[in-house]
Amino acid sequence: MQKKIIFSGMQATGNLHIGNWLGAARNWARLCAEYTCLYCVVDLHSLTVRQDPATLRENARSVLAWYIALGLDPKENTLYFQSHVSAHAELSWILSCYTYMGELNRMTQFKDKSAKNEANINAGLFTYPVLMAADILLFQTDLVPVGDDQRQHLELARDVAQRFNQVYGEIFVVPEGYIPPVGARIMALQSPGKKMSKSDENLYNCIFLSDSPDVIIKKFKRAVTDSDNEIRFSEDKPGISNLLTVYSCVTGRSIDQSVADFAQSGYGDFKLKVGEAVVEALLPYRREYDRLIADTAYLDGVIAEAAGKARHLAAPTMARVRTAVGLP
Ligand code: ATP
Ligand code: LTN
Repeated sequence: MQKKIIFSGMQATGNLHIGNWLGAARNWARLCAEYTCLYCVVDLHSLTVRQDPATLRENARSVLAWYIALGLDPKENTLYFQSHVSAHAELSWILSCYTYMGELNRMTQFKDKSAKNEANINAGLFTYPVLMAADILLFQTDLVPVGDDQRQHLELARDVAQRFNQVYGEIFVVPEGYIPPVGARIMALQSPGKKMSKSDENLYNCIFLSDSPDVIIKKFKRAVTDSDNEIRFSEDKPGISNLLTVYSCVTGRSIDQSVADFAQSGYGDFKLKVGEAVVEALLPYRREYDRLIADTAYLDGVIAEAAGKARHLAAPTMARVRTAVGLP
């Protein structure tokens, strides 16, 4: 029997952080044995926010190197740049003609990002979810492992697929999401009411995968907690619950076990231990990343080969879509 297909992606908007890892990439590595997987660096999506060209290029390569360092074997998985496969943009255009303005208007990410950047509310930011739907539907994807913030975009991709299929027959597989039970929403360390995000201007909110051990410890020590000095997992304790979640993810201890581990601890000791656990868990991945990013020839080879593979895999769907809608 043919393996089912996984597609997912990350933007090249900055350095990856532990939210990207614990919410998404870690599950990609876990699922990859059972599925045929495509993991994309969605560089076209990154253009919805103004980017310095040299930095974007560097970040895109860095994200791809992290994919490999975090356990995705490029021989088994197709790891590529979205912009190298023009079918993404082509399908996105076609699907935009099957997506309603009202649907896009409801997207909370659009509202959040527009509020953050009033000077550049561009059309790409608005149609961002259509390009994401195209990414997914292009490969007849069965499963999309993402963090919790992508739920609404995923639902839109399903709606568009179903709408298209209703008109033209079974052209697209309607994808399912995979959102992990723990780690799907890692919060900002200084403001645990909002999610950790690459493009946060406060660097103390974010633990980057490339942060040195010293910096990681320093950031955890500064993490916002609360005033009652009680370590338990609860909605009214967002800072503490976030740290427990991170600890649970990197150590493999359940939330209950994690709480028990700190039964005798004060906040200072707790934050230090969480920081140390993260440093230890990241160390082997960081070493691998440092090795990979220096190996230009190897990365270039992976990038070129994967682009060819992805183009080849996208071609049958594009052909069916063109025929279905009546393009000559
Ligand atoms: P940006 O700040 O530019 O929007 P981002 O940090 O939100 O970037 P993305 O590239 O948009 O990162 O997301 C890549 C993947 O990581 C997605 O699957 C997303 O759901 C997941 N993800 C992002 N932030 C978090 C988080 N704080 N916790 C868990 N998963 C996350
Ligand atoms: N919008 C996603 C990134 C993304 C994606 C995708 C994820 C673009 N295309 C397709 C899964 C499948 C984000 O994390 N901001």
